[in-house]
Amino acid sequence: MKFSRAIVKKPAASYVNGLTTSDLGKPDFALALEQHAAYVEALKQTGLEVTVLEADERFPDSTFVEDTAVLTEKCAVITNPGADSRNGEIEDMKTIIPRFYDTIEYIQAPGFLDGGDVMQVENHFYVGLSTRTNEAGAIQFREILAKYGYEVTIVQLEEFFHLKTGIAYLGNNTVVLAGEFIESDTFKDYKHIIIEKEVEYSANCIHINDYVIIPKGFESTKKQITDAGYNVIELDMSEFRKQDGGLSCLSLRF
Ligand code: CIR
Repeated sequence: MKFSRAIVKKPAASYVNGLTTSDLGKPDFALALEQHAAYVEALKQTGLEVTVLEADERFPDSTFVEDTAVLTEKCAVITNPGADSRNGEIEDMKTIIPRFYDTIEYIQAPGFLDGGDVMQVENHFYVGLSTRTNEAGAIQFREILAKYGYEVTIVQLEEFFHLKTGIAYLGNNTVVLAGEFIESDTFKDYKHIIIEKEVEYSANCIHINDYVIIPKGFESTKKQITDAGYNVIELDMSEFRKQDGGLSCLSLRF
C-alpha cells in the first residue's frame, strides 16, 4: 500500500485529562506537543503530505484521530467511537474528510467502532471486538466494505485494548505481533515478527512507504525490524503512552 497523505490533530491542553488505564502518571502537555511535532516531521519524512488540524479543547482524546475514521483507497468510513467522551470527535471529521473523499460511509448506533480496532492488509481488513467496537459495528463495517470489494475478518479480542495495540502489518505478508495474537489461527499464515511481553508497547508501530516508525527505547524491536530489512524511524512516545495511545492512533494515513 502506498500512502500519500495523513491527517493529524494537535493535542489540546485538556489532553492531560483524557481517558487512560495506565498508571504512568499525567502527561506533560508541553512535551506532548513536542513529541507530536516530531511525529508530524516523521510522517513527512516518509513522504506524506500532512494535514494538521488545530486542537479541540472539548475532546481531551481527540489527538488520537485514528479512532474516528477508516480511510481506504475506495471510500472513507466515519466511525462511531465506543467511548462516550470521544463520540463527538467525529463531527469534526464529517467536515474534514469530504475534502479528500467523495464516497463516505458511516457506522451507526447500535453499532460502535474505533479505528484503532481496524487493521488493513491489502484488500483484507481485520476488525477487533473490544470495549470500543461491538459486533453490530463490526458487522456494519463488513457490510460496507463488501460493497467496495474488500474482505473483513472479525476478531474477538481477549486482552488488548484495541486490535492494533498488539499487531501491525508491515507489507510483504509480514506482521509484527504480540500477546494473544502470537498463537492465533487468524494470523498464522503471515510471517511473524514476535514482540515479547515486556516490550509489548512497541507492537503498535506503523509501516509507511519505505519506513517503519517505532516507539523509542525498544532496542529488541528495533533490531528485529531492521534485520527484516526495513528503515526504522524511532519516536519518543512517552506522553502518548500515558494515555494508552500509540503511534498508529495519532494519524489517519491514506
Ligand atoms: C482512549 O482511551 O480512547 C485514548 N486515551 C487512547 C486511544 C488510543 N487509540 C488507539 O489505540 N487507536
